[in-house]
Amino acid sequence: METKEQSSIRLSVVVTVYSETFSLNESIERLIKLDRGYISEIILVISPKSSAECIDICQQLDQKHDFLRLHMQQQNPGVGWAIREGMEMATGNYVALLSADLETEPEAVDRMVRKIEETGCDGVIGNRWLKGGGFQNYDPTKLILNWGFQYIFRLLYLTRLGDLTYGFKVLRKDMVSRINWEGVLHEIYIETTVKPLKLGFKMEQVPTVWIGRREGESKNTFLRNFRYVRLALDVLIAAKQRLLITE
Ligand SMILES: Nc1nc2c(ncn2[C@@H]2O[C@H](COP(=O)(O)OP(=O)(O)OP(=O)(O)O)[C@@H](O)[C@H]2O)c(=O)[nH]1
Ligand SMILES: [Mg+2]
Repeated sequence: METKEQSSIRLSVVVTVYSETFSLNESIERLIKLDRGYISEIILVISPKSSAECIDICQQLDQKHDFLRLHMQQQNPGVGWAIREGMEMATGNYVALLSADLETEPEAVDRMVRKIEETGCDGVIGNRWLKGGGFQNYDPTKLILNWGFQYIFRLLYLTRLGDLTYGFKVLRKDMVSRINWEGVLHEIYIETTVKPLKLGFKMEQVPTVWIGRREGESKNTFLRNFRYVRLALDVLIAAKQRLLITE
């Protein structure tokens, strides 16, 4: 008798949304297509400054899918707040962090889930620098800076993980609940990787391809790169206790 593949993973997928339309629809469609029963909910964390068309699409998705929840972001602005609110709402035992701009490859979520099933790790990050990964339409200056940053911080953190700045990942929920998150803007993306690493949690990586958005614009600015560096250095020298929530 054929047995259906069963996963012990109950995944909450947090999708940050800021005015995306067709990219949001396509992200959800492609995400659901590979679901082997592990998606327990999709939470759209929507910026209140989003366009009317975007809000409309969010509502249509909500009508269509029982497992989809809408959340209007409470603390604004900042993708860091959005992700923190989404992570807190998550009821699954793992949380995926995805963007609505289609720069994060929805199919890679399935590879991340498989990696957790195989290794029992606490988190998996997407790595664009691995064989099988890559960047399409990425700014050439940013690419060089990104490479240099990965090189230096991999040495400082003594890790075989690359792409420490990338926000696309899956994290174990009870680990997420123990960590003291501080990022309010895009630095949350590096924070969600380096804090688990520094605390000794078991982190893995899978290759993924980044493809520049086809609609809207990035809310990231070049100067924010310094926030990434500062956060990475702060965490590196911080006492572990300071990174955990104290009851
Ligand atoms: N809810 C919410 N979503 C946001 C906010 N800022 C950005 N986003 C969304 O989060 C995702 C990632 O944000 P981007 O600004 O594109 O940042 P990024 O992709 O890390 O940076 P780039 O590499 O410059 O594109 C996108 O889907 C954005 O629309 C925010 O303040 N609130
Ligand atoms: Mg983007």
